[in-house]
Amino acid sequence: MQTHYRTCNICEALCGIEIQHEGQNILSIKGDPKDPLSRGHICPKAVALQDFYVDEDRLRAPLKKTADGFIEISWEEAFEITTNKILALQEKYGKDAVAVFLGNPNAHNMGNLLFMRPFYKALRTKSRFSASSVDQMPHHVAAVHMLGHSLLNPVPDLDHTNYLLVMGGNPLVSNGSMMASPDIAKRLRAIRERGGKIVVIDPRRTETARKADEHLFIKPESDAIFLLSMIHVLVQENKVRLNHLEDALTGLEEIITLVKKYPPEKAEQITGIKAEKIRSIALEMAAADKAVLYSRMGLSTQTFGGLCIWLTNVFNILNGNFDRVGGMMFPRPAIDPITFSPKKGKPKYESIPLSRVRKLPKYLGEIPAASLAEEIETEGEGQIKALLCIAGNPVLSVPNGKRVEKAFEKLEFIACADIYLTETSKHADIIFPATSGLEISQYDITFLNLAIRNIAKYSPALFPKKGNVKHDWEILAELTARLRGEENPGHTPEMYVEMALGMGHYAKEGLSLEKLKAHPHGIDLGPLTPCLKDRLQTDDDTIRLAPTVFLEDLKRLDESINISNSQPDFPYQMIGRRLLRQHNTWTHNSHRLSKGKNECTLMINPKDANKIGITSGNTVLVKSRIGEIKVEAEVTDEIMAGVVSLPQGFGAGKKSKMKIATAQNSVSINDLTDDLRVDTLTGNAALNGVRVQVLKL
Ligand SMILES: Nc1nc2c(c(=O)[nH]1)N[C@H]1C(S)=C(S)[C@@H](COP(=O)(O)OP(=O)(O)OC[C@H]3O[C@@H](n4cnc5c(=O)[nH]c(N)nc54)[C@H](O)[C@@H]3O)O[C@H]1N2
Ligand SMILES: Nc1nc2c(c(=O)[nH]1)N[C@H]1C(S)=C(S)[C@@H](COP(=O)(O)OP(=O)(O)OC[C@H]3O[C@@H](n4cnc5c(=O)[nH]c(N)nc54)[C@H](O)[C@@H]3O)O[C@H]1N2
Ligand code: SF4
Ligand SMILES: [Mo]
Repeated sequence: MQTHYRTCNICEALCGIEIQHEGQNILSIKGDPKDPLSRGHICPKAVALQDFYVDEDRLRAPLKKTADGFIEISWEEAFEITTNKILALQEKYGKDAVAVFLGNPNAHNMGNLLFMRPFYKALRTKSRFSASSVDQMPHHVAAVHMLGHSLLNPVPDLDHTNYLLVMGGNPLVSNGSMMASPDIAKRLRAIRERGGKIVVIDPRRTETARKADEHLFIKPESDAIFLLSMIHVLVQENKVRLNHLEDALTGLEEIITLVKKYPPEKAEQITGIKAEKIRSIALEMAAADKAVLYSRMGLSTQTFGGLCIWLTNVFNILNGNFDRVGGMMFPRPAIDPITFSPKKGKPKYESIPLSRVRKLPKYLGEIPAASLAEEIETEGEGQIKALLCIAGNPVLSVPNGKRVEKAFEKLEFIACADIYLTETSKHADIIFPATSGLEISQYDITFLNLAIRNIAKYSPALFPKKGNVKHDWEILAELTARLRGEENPGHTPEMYVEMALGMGHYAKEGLSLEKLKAHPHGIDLGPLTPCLKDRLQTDDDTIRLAPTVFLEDLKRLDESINISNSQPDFPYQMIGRRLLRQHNTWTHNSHRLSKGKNECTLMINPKDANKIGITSGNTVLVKSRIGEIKVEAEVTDEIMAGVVSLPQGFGAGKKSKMKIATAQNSVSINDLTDDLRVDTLTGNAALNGVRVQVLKL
């Protein structure tokens, strides 16, 4: 029997796992108590890593689409066809005719991250899409304009704070996002045990809300007004504290002036939260020695995502809790993206390029994912003619997925790198079967820069590749070489990791790949410490509290308040939710994760259910501007009246190697979400707050 230690790379929590195995036979997967970040915690998904490894229905050889369905082909043929198609289409229509969509697992895979840059360089396309713009783009936009670099994202110092206000996040289920915080349940409990307080503001009484001291319902998409009035209270009550950042800020006067017109009384009408409550939360946070406001998905995937994340930062700064123990802090990762792409300069909103069709901003050089369909459909220079989809499932993950699927018919070529035949990859001409989970080596480049404690950890692959598959980075490296007409130089991710560690903050202390290999549980680099002043990337080394982009966007917010919110055709606002035993659209094949009662239900408040005349278990018809679905209703006072909730990630059928079965009892929320609803400031999709009608069948 052997024991292997690694980091689970399914989600952002970075849990250390301990795997006991005899050869390729897994005996157990448990939490690794010696992992310095996760301290033994895991969730049910880690155990399913073995299912994904052995799953007979995973892709095990390259596939080519023919008139009679998919056939297995050689790697040589798959590379040859794909390279020739890309070059021919770029020759005929221009470089940008070939688009790339990068899905979420890329962020959890060092090979993909390291080999993507040269791949893009060889491809020279500006048609780049990713899951970032259906997720966290507002966080990057706030970071760019306020701190000068899109990857300077603050994380809550959970282990030291005494007051945690959570808006639009459900870390007890998601295990934390834009904050690698494994063992979250214990960490939240510890806040309360040391006399601290947790408040959750969410249109649903979530699993996290149930464990908090207080939960307040908020009307979807009204958070920006709530935040403005929280800042209003700090200013009006003379509670602004800047601490060590006092000499490093610009824009305070603008903030003081603009929040005047957002008193809690006004916010009460819009958010549904009582003015006294808003005042008391702001004052409690001002009085707490260490307090932090944490905002996530529910705030970044709504119409005012950019404003919400900006105001979250402004509140934390004005409350004296930015770059300070117990507040919002900045990790100092061993591989620091800032070292490799320093920005020093003033990002000018006017210079952010715009997308071709809808003229949405292209932050991080990406066209918003909500525009994927229209960029394919709309004729003219720059029209997309081919799509390369790497570890993504946009048919299920972007708003109005059906429109994306329909648009695929217009493409002349699609290639996907995936581990499964999916709702997206089934449309591909060529599918490259990739490795995942236990077959890859991993150093987490993305999420160690978002971890609530500084650590470094390297995990070698546990098992050899199963079947005729390749690592994503091998696929990318080979395509890169062929597009360039060069020999593949045969670099490995480890070569880059070693180099990056050598240039990193801990190289002087001897941190190297070799040292990490000798420490399979990972190396603790200590708690987060104030470091923002050293890492700021603005040209004058100040934090910009009031960038023009946000000030201007306030007009859009004010206008939305003035427009009456009642829409008789679509009286309800739909929001999403995540489930503990599923990960986005791709884990449904694991029986241990999918068994049990149907969780794909529409949550609806008893008051609304009475009006419609439905009870739990009834099938209802849900309609939005773009589509309709039938789904089982779940009547519960967990959801606010006027709001309904459908889980994301469903609509995924049972996968097999050559075909995909239609999903039973499983509907895609993105058959209802509207691709025209975006946060026009950041281009991020507004997946929450979608107007729907619910009818009895
Ligand atoms: N309405 C609504 N829509 C949402 C969300 C929501 O909350 N509500 N959430 C959004 C968010 S936060 C995200 S991140 C996106 C996710 O959107 P996507 O990234 O498009 O979706 P995933 O389900 O993560 O798809 C990942 C794909 O990669 C494959 N895969 C898994 N591991 C690997 C691997 O190692 N290599 C390769 N090559 N393929 C792999 C899977 O089989 C799957 O097809 O969805 C977004 N969509
Ligand atoms: N088990 C599991 N874990 C996951 C994932 C998964 O699919 N399954 N996905 C991973 C990914 S890709 C991501 S990005 C993270 C996301 O991590 P989280 O951000 O924690 O994810 P959600 O559970 O989507 O939480 C969003 C919350 O916002 C609330 N909300 C919706 N609209 C509004 C609004 O207008 N205002 C306010 N205040 N709240 C609102 C919703 O009710 C929900 O509770 O989770 C990751 N972890
Ligand atoms: S919380 Fe995330 S990282 Fe931890 S075991 Fe579960 S899926 Fe893996
Ligand atoms: Mo995500």
